[in-house]
Amino acid sequence: MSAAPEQVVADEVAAALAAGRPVVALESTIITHGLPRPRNLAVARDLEATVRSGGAVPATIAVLDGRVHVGLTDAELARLAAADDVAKASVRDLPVLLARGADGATTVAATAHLARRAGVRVFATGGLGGVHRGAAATFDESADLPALARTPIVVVCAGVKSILDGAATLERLETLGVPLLGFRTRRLPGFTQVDGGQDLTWRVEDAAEVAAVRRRADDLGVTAAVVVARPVDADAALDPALHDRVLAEALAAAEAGGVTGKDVTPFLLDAMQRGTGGASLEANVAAVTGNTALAAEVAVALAAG
Ligand code: PSU
Ligand code: MN
Repeated sequence: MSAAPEQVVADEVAAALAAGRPVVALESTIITHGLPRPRNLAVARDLEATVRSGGAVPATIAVLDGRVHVGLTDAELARLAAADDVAKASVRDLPVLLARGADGATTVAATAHLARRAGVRVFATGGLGGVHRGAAATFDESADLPALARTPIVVVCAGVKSILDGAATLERLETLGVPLLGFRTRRLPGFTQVDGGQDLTWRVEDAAEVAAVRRRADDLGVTAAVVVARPVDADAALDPALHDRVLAEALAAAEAGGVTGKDVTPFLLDAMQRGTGGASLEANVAAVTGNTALAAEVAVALAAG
């Protein structure tokens, strides 16, 4: 294990990074706040296996006992999946958690930051955070967006979470200068929905093209993330009518319950899972799994030079 005072890099990850072999970072908020137990642990393990079968090394990232872990043991993964008091950690929470010796599950923003800091160049997640519906009144915009603007990594996602305002999120990504590539599509995917409703400027056809864009971004000093939006497979997507009906209920319940801040996204994801009888969970898992497989391909392409 390679260890700095604040960080533990798993042996396998450290060896791969030192040798320039492909590594894919995975987030941990999805384990603690995005998926129900016990499915969360099974999915976390499956995602690591997906990275491996794609020829890359998985590095699930989390904060444990006040230290950043880049690559978790199976026992650490299980501990995280079983705990119900782990903080959802965005970038701004990290210094506090480290100062206190606490645990934290990292969001897209925090995972991207920590992955890049450790030298990992590719990261897979489900749906990105973004601008919430009604943000003109609440100012609720995910810290994922400014983190993507300053973190030179590749993030493979299924577009923007469908609980959000996709059009507003696209505008913010444009303002923030974040390159956004549709994977074999010119439409912004909507997480559990194949089509989130907006057009994209750029479409790429394969992982090699993504790697080429990242390399050119690096050459140019473009320090934003390259975001790859891959639609969930059509046969795994959530039925749009069911999605819209349950989302309306979930948004109303969040408003009625006075849910704010970082509780909003976990509340809505949970309400969608319960309201669809688990169908949105299956679509979520399919999306993140497909993204993870593509992320491994991108990592392999980047490592190839
Ligand atoms: N995508 C998923 N499930 C999740 C999330 C994303 O499929 O649980 C998490 C990510 O960690 C993302 C976070 O960074 O939701 C966004 O939260 P917020 O809207 O509070 O920024
Ligand atoms: Mn928020």
